[in-house]
Amino acid sequence: MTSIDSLLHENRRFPPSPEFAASAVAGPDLYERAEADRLGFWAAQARELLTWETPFSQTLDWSNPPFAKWFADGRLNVAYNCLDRHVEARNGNRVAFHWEGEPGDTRTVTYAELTAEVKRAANVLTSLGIGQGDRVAIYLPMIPEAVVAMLAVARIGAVHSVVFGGFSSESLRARIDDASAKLVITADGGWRKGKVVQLKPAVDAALADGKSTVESVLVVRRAQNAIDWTDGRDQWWNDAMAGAADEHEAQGFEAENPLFILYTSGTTGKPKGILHTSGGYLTQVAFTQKFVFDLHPETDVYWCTADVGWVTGHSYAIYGPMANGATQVLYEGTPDTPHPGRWWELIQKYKVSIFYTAPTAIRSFMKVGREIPQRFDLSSLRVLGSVGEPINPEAWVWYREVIGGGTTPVVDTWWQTETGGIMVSALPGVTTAKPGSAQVPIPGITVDVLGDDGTPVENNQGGLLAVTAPWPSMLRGIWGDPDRFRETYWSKFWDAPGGPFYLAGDGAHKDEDGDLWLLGRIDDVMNVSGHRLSTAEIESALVSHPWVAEAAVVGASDETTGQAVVAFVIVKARQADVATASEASDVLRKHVAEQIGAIARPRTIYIVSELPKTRSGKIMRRLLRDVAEGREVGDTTTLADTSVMQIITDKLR
Ligand code: 6R9
Repeated sequence: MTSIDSLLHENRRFPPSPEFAASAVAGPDLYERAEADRLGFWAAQARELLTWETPFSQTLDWSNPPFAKWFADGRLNVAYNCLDRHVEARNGNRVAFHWEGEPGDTRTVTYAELTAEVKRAANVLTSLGIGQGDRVAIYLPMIPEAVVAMLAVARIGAVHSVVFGGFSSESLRARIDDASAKLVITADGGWRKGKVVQLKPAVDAALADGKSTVESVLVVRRAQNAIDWTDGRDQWWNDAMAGAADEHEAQGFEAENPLFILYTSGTTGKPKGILHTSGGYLTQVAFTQKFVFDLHPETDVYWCTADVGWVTGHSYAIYGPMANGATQVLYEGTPDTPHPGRWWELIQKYKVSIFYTAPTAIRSFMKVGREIPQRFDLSSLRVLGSVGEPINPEAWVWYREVIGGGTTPVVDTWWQTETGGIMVSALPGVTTAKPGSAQVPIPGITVDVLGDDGTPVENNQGGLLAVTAPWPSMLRGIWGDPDRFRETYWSKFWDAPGGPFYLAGDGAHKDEDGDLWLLGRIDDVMNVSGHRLSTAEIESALVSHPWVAEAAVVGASDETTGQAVVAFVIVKARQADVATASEASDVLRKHVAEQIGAIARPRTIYIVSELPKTRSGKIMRRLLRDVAEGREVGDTTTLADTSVMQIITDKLR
């Protein structure tokens, strides 16, 4: 089988400016130090970046793979590290976050105020019988209470399981049951796209049979919508907080005390409860927050647009920034409500200097056009980040040029719910950036691109991305299912030379400089006539054509070639009348053939007006594959907008 991975040649290079490099927190010495003594490097980070109640003496225990222990004999309190110590260091008056509700209501909360709130909430939890190790489900919109709730759970050594507010009551119930949660923290509703989205009815439905492990429900008043009430079970958060003391001493817990469970979908139907613990997790997210984003907590204003329902919200809107004492923006709503410039307006208003978002958002802004962001003063921005999927070079360059004023470093950060923190990324001020490539493992992390036999493939050959040594923020398991943990992530490279290694589930290749290019999930890698092709790569070729706003590619089964490339393309508004759909698809098929090679030419290109996306912005290729293969469209319940598939299939009929 021949592989023709990445025949796209991206030659643009963006070295750091001397001015940026001069004040950057990261320097090339980080790589040298980590390489000289990897474990010593992480131990030093853990000591420098965190405050330990009891210092650790052992860095890593890997005597029972795949179960790792980091800093195991140390004790710390995660919430103390995110709150109290900043107040003790006389930074209590620093703003922890500027929160903005979608309707325009705002709250600015300092570290001193947040610490007091979290202490109060910790007392509320204790009074409800929650203690170390108990699981608490959090089902909230992006409001300040979500931050308070998560940190309060962490403060008492309990375990949070945040369930994204867009999930259904069935999904919520499945997660409550899997973790045997004792308490649910929710709200009456939240604001999204100008409307109140109710949350409490989903909780009521999830608990309706009275058979769950949940004993109490705390309800935050947010949207003032009418809700049903179950006496004895439900309690207003606001009342409970008003009655609680704001004195609470943070106790130290062992470094491996579970911090949270976060469910993520696998290849099978049942979501996996990814388990993260305390000391190692906090070390790596604090480290990456500081060095990957060049965070200067005294002067920067940082904004990560992720909802707390996703891992990015956990690691880079809560634990990473707060462990560093950063000032943040938190926003409840959608980017285009009430107007398409809302995000840029917030950046202007709060003088955001570090901005972290997803390629799908960037591409949707490209689609609307640069006129919108150009109406706002974005000159405060100095570092831009991307996460969630490969960012195609066109979107990368647009992001830097239009949002970053042509000067900001852009860091493309590869990581997963399972890795807990960033694993592969450029370092601003150090790395010469290469659009489209996530580039290099961060200091202290080792990854490689392996073939099926567990040995490294040659440069420019596609293979499987693997993490080849345990890392501090690695998942500690799948909640309640150690066999699935071993099987999913470790069995593939269990006996690899030097292994066991962690299978990330992503395809990748390294270029001649050793930079990594992510090629999408391995289940999204197609095999056409014995050639390995990446969906991401063909999408990138499509998006490089000036007519194309967004593209999704799937491999559809084909009698002669095994799989065939089928593309779904959204054409930019201005180009819509330039060509008919069939002319446009001919031009684009030819364009892909020119960009990558005839083998990659899509068999079919459908011109569509929407693509099916999950609420976290990931394109649901499974559904597009159904269309491409002429099947009945499968389960659409996790789509952000469930009508999208109807629109697509109606149009193609
Ligand atoms: C953080 C997060 C993980 C999967 C991962 C990969 C894709 C994330 C990426 C990226 C290319 C990047 N992914 N970041 N692919 N470049 N910078 O997104 O976690 O929701 O668990 O998704 O997302 O396929 O395996 P999660």
